[in-house]
Amino acid sequence: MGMSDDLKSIEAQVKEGLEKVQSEEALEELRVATLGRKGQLTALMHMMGKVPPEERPAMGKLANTVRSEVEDAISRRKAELVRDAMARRMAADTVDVTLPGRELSLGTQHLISQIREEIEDIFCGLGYTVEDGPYVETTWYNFTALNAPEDHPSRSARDTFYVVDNAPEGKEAHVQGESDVLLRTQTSGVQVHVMENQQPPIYMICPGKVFRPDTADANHLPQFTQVEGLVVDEGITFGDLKGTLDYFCREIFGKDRATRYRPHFFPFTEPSCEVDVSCGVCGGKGCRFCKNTGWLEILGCGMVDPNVFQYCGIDPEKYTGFAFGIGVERVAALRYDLPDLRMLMTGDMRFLNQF
Ligand code: 2U9
Repeated sequence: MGMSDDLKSIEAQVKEGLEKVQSEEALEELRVATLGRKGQLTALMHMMGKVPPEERPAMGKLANTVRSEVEDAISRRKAELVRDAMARRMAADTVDVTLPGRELSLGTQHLISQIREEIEDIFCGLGYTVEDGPYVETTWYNFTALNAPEDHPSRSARDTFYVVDNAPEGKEAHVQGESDVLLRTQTSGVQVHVMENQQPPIYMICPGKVFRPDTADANHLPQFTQVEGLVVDEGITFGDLKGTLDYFCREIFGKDRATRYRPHFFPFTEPSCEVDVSCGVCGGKGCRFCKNTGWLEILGCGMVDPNVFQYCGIDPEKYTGFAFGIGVERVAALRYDLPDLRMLMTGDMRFLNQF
């Protein structure tokens, strides 16, 4: 067989091969086998030197024609394969834009966060700062600096979750007096930190989670949300306390609600009060919701005890102040007539979506 037959045969082989090739990879293999450095056609071209000189021009021309035929055929096939692959992808990825869209549920803030922010807005409007602090505190910040005596019942392991940081080996349960570290039962430690680091005037609130070993029932949660407040300045009086908290109650419950201040006792304030607002269900006449009293308890407050100022490095001769504490879950329950605080903790969307 002469070289021209070889050339024709390669051309025919390639054309046949191209019809069978179904992927770009297979096509590339065929191209390399033909035109590559060790390809069949390349090998033939190298043998051109052995062709007798008189046949060389014609043979060279034929070889070049075959070569460009083969190259063209390969690139045509390549274009076909690329187009077919694209067509398959287009068919597979087709989107029916006439189908109804999938509804995205955006979510909203939890009711407790909404009310917490509302309370923050009210006090920010009065020029207060919003402060934050750790959930894990020492007995100093949670109790001692707040004038709670060493034997105060709130310090016991029945009323406080202690973090057992120093239990003897093999001992798990906390025994009162063995741990100095606890989950805060009130946010008051935040005020102690602020007073340690900053001199008056102080106008601040501190919202946040607090923890108590209570079994959850309609009126108790082992974890709940407080907003406490503290004002320390020269010449602060009980009148400032009452004016501020009356304003707060009107903002949060509406202008038509009355307030009343009942004497109470807290270790950290003297005098101390619990504050009630008139019942929104019966307007103060007495009904089931207010247990026939006409009043609903919503917060505790008082003038900061001079001992507390002393503990926190503030001169009680120069400064006076007031403090208050609000239970956010309780505000939610009173405002929306919730029969059970546990509804706030279930994550039941049928309940939460109402707010
Ligand atoms: C400092 C000094 C005084 C914070 C106060 C209350 C009254 C109070 C309760 C409300 C419902 C807790 O969430 S609750 O169970 N709180 O009645 N809290 S005065 O007094 C402070 C705080 C910090 C340095």
